[in-house]
Amino acid sequence: MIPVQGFDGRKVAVLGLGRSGLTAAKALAAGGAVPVVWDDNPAARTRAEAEGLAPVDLSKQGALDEVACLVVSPGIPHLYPAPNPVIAAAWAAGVPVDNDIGLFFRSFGSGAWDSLDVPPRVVAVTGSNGKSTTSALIHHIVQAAGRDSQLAGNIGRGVLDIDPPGEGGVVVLELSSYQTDLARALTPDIGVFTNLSPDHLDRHAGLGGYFAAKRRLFAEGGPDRCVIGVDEDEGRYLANQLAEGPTDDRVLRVSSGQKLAGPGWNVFARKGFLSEWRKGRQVASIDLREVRGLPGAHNHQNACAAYAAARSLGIAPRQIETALHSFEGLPHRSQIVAEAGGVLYVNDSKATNVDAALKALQAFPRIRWICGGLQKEGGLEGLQRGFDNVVKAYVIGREAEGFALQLQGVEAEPCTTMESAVDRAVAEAQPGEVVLLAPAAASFDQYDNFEKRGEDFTRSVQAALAGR
Ligand code: UMA
Repeated sequence: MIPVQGFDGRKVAVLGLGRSGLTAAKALAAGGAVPVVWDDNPAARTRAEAEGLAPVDLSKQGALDEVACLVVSPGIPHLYPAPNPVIAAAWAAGVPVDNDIGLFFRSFGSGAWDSLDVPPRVVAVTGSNGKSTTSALIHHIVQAAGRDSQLAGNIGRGVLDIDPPGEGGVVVLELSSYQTDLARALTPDIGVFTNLSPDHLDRHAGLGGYFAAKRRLFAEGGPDRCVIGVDEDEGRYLANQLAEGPTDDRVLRVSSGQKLAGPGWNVFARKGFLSEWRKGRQVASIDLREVRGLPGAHNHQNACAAYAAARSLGIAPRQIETALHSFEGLPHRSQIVAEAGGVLYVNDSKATNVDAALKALQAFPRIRWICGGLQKEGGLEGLQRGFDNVVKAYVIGREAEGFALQLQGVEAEPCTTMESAVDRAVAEAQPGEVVLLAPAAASFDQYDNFEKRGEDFTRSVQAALAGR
């Protein structure tokens, strides 16, 4: 736990008592503040009471009196589509609004660091796709190199939950746009921007607001090193803004697909090989084709970003290469769940938007594709570039028929349930093919979250294979 500094003896309100809110309340108390907590969901309040907290309705008149700060959970809208009423009340009362990320960066540095040879460092990873895999991979590489590493943030652990790191310790934070948008302090040592594609547009009033939220990670103090994916205009713009000139190696440019020929510090993957170039000379090359936990161009982009972050931490290319091979991947992201009769079964339930699903389709040559669910804004046309690899689509979701009709140019069978889609795909798959769950849609029409959907896929595959 990182005790929150700067509020000793003062009241701090905490809105939302999920993973981030509960941890924030405890970290505030550990730092001497008096947390005043609330959650609109009675079940969350009951859980908080079991942890020794006494909820107080923050929407009541006077609830924010003498409150030094309001700390808000990432899932609670702070501006768009409309600010939560408690946040609006804080604005009216002049109470600063922050989140656990802001509290973390205010409180992370410690007087105890005076005696350390190598102070702890924070690597913060943002972007639309691949940030969980990139964050987990950096964490894995650092640990494999024999250094202490902790992983937190959007990946499922509140950032204030980590232990204060010691000599040379590394903290890897996955940060969402919800988190970077609101944090009042954002000062990582190394910032990583993976890529940008439309997502969460309602929370940011469009793509410009979404990019602006992510860009804050690089603009509120500025990391010592910036690892920037330059495969989209937004990344190229960001890299250009951060670098003082073409050879400024504060910026490491990363690409999957293009050879980066500039004289600066570049890491790119092409034709299955990762290359590092610095000052016009090749420093290292790694064959990614045999790295089983990171299939496809999108994972090669993750490998490049993690490699660049690890190089920024001073880890040698050969150590990174060894660590790439021992990385098992994350559940629900290009996760191999079975291999039978020459067919590979891959769970990419986290591919909840069109861009992530397209990348999954481009990772394998012959695919029996399970897709569908709660469609996001922007249509499905973007998927068409992956259709050459699709043998047939099996569509799940409450609106399976409508979803299937939009998949122009590929055979698509509406199956509605996961069990039926998996049964059909297993029955029809031929050796050399991949049965891939990459929904290109949210799961909420049929599941609580994408994890539950991925678990259902895995269970259905195992049942179908057992019954063959
Ligand atoms: N709540 C209210 N009032 C409201 C809305 C919500 O009181 O108007 C309460 C809910 O009842 C609930 C709490 O707020 O108890 C939920 O807070 P939350 O949704 O922020 O959830 P946490 O458990 O705190 O999890 C958050 C992140 N959730 C979101 O960003 C939605 C987790 O990311 C993160 O792992 C965790 O903090 C630790 O840092 C999840 C996520 O879905 C994985 N992220 C999005 C994504 O990846 O697309 C951004």
